[in-house]
Amino acid sequence: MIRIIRSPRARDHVPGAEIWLGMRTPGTEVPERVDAIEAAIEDWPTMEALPHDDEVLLRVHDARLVEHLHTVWDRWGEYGADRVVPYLFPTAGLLGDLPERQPVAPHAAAGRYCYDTMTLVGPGTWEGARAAVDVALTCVDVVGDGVVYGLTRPPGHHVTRAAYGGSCYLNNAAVAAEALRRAGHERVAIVDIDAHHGNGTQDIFYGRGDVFYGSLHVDPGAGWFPHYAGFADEVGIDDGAGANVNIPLAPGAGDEAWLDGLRRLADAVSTFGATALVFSLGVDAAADDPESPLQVSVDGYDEAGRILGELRLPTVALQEGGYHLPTLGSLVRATLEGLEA
Ligand code: SP5
Ligand code: ZN
Repeated sequence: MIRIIRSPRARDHVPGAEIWLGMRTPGTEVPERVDAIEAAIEDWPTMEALPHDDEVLLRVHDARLVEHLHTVWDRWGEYGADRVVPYLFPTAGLLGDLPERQPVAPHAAAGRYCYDTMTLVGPGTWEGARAAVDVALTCVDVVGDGVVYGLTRPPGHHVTRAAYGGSCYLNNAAVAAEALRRAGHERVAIVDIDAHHGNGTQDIFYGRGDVFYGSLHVDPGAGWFPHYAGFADEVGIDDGAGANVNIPLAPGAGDEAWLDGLRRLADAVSTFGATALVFSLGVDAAADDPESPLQVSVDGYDEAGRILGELRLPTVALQEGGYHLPTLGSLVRATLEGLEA
């Protein structure tokens, strides 16, 4: 039976809004997601996450990003705004040949560590994001040669080594993969089925040959977030060459194309020779989901779980996206049932 790791802090982060195309729209990555998922799996054995120090977290993230997230809300008070929203981004186009400075003002730092305007920081954001990291690390502590699911919220796969975005603040899956490496697994694979490309996880391991990253997602070149990453020709560099596989799908793709892609990723994981799997389990590719144009069914999710379960690897499944509250819980449950079948 799959064990569940959860945290009482998972509801602490309240996005408040997303600033999207100049519009202040309601947030999509809301605390009610936790209620929907917990209700669907409440009959499964559950354990609360245990606190862990920052050692593994600081292996995958720049210490300045972690410090920024830890302190920015308290430093934001003087502006009187209810959320941290960047206004200036030190892109390559702004900096040219200039060195990057270390800004003192929080409103200058905000756009250095956050790359979009949709991922706001409020009073409980740090506590929630850091608790999700503890969920991921507790999963690694207990996984053994079995399967464990961590109800990580907020999600994490869009966070790069030094910048957050995409409704994510700290990269839970990357932390889990690094922790599995340190627990003795020589080769670890991450398979990401969230509808969006996990540009953050890809970035963190792009030059490493010991951690494979494979992702199945809607084609960023067709106009979908994260727009600038997730293309099929991104295969890794240096030691990581060949250890990154992206399978972009056309908007509207359903079970057949999606499961074909997942089988290709599973084959790549086998070829890579991983001894442990981190499963970035976003369910926003579902047909009902408002955030993606993919059309996967609940049976498709069950089959996805089966395909990855057949790898017979110790598996840490972590929650990423999934925004249609009425079906969210059943999609997660179906995937986990497939995984242990
Ligand atoms: C973890 C995850 O699934 N992150 C997804 C981030 C992508 N968000 C893109 C948002 C595009 C616009 N959505 C409009 C919603 C209006 N509230
Ligand atoms: Zn997503």
